[in-house]
Amino acid sequence: MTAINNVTDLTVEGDIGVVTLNSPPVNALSAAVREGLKGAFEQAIADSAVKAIVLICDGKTFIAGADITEFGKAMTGPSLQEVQNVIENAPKPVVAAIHGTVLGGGLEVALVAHYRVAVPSAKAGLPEVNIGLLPGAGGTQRLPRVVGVEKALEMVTTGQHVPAKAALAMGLFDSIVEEGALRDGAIAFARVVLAEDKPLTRIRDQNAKVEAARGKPEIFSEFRKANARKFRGFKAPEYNIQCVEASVNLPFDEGLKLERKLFMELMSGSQSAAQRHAFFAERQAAKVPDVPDDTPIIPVRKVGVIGAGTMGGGISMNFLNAGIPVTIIEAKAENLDRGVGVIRRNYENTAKKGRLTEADVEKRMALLTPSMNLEDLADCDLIIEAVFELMEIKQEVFGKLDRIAKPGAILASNTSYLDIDVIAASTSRPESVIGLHFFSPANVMRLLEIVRGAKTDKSVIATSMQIGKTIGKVAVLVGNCHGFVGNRMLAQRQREAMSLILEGAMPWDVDRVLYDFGLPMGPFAMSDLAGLDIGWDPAKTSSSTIREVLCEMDRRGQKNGKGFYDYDENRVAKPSAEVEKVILDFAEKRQIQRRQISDQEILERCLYPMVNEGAKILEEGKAIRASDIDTVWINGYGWPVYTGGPMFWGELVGLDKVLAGMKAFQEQHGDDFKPSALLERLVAEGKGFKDA
Ligand code: 3H9
Repeated sequence: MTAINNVTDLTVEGDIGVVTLNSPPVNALSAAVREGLKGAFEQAIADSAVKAIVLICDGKTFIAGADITEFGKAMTGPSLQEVQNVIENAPKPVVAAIHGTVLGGGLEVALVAHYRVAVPSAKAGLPEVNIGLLPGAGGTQRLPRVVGVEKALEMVTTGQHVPAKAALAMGLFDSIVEEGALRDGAIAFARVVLAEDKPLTRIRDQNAKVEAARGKPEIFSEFRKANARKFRGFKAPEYNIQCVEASVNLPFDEGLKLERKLFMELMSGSQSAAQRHAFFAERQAAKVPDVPDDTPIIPVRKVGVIGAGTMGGGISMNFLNAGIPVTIIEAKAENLDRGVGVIRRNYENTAKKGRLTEADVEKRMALLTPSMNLEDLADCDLIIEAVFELMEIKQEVFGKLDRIAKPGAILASNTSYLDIDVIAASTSRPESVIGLHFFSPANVMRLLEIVRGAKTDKSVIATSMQIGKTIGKVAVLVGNCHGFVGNRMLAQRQREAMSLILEGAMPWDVDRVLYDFGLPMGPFAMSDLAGLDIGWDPAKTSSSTIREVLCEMDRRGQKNGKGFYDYDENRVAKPSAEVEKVILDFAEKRQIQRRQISDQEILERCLYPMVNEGAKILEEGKAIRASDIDTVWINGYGWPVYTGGPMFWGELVGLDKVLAGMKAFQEQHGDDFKPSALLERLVAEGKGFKDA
């Protein structure tokens, strides 16, 4: 064995040279890896005893892409293109031996090998789009030449990880070898190649699949049309499409040039910076400074969920999907039956779409035990309460759980606003109590806000973070305060949205501005979807807010066809003349002088207070880091990832500008806009939230 450098070595086994990479955690293409690869291949090519070369990786995966941590820094060592040229022009067959995930630049390296051999558990993809980029090392030009234009479009714009079997079927992999026997399998494959003595072919020279799409621009126009909604606001998907289009219409080297140009443009733009921030933010959120990795974990083998409504049902599905048995509790038989029925229907709908088999549905349902008896939770390791959002009710439930639950069981509340410490105080074991705040629909939304109480034990926190991962959530640890991180900031936006419609805007103006900013819907469309009458009591109503007036007029939202908007039979929203009149009358009664409000003001009035509130949350220590707040908003509220989350966006705008905006609004509208001390300090010191 010859060590090429500290991450690469070359072993010659008979007539096969085996290049091995070992650069944890994911063998990303750092300067050292590129250097090692180039050196190893040059040496193997120069060695006349070596007739074929196998490239394999140690650790959990083949190369998972370029080293994202190097982006934006000055490049050292050979470029990836130089490395690829050496491999692609090798005068001997090169076999990439793939396990784990072969992604991005990793797949682009594999695509300059002559063959790709993988184990059944391997997956392949070009996920650059997810960090606002496109494959910048020939991926958009080589992939369509292997899998055809349609599949390439799908892969580069979704970043999907294609499983080995499908990759084999589409020609991306040439052979699948036994799990655990990759090295021997790849060497054996190389020997067969040598024995067959076929001429070496490079993917760049294979044009049949791209030629098949030439003169068919509709492939691209239809793809754009079909995905317009999904790609809204994002730059990278369109650039990826243009590159694949170039693979069809331009010679290979011209296509490469365009790919390079568009890659560099994306790389230097704010969207990719934001999406890379979001990538690392999500991983960072998993780290809790005062809860070390070796904190004991409480085994969670059985879960109890109290409440079989929309929330309780959705929460239960997460655990059933992960193969963890759930006992679900409701007080009334009909509600229990309805809740269980909804879970079954959800699964059956997924099965109808082909994403689950009938057997999968039954397997999940068999893990669910419906019950009307709280005592049945006695053997659960984790109990999540999802009952009505009222402190007295929560306290009563926790008091009972305290008597029923086994010692050490985690007692969690799904509350979205209430004080976890007060809830915990209704038990004799506050150290076991934690908030697990799911977002609706709980089986779909990725965010899990984990609320730490004053006395919550570290093992309860560590276990909750881990269970979040097990059920496929992005878990973010937050502190105990009204509304925690997400809803506390949301309240700022909602307040301003309501003020703006009194001062001069209409609900559809506010919604349009926030939708165009990239949010899935504006606050008024969202209220209509949720129902205007949530928390509205007909017995106590007094026309004191626009919302109350609308409820009094039986405008309850989408469900009865009228809320802030009028809805047609297809639930398409139209601005409502009736609502406009309500707003104008209301403003007049309050003697509010309405004025023209610009889109820019709408945006700043709604979003600056959120950034400011985020800063307060940080200064109070209710979030560990600003990027956690971004992770909450991207994954729980559909904040556009290409702006990086509210805190990152605030920095993109400029914290000085946000502060100046807050001060100006404070002067006009009062102390709702009082800037946070942290914001003032950071601006004075010329720092960002990272330095907070
Ligand atoms: C690219 O390739 C551009 C080229 O086309 C053009 C070049 C010219 N770089 O996710 P995990 C770290 S763009 C640096 O928790 P998992 C990650 O931060 C790239 N670091 O593990 C974490 O660190 P820490 C295209 C990376 O098993 C640790 O590895 N490729 C990179 O759940 C473990 O990660 C991608 O976009 C990286 N590329 O999932 C792939 N990747 O422990 C991005 C990971 O300090 N990566 N790290 O927190 C992934 O999708 C997942 O990490 C992967 C493993 C599926 C590989």
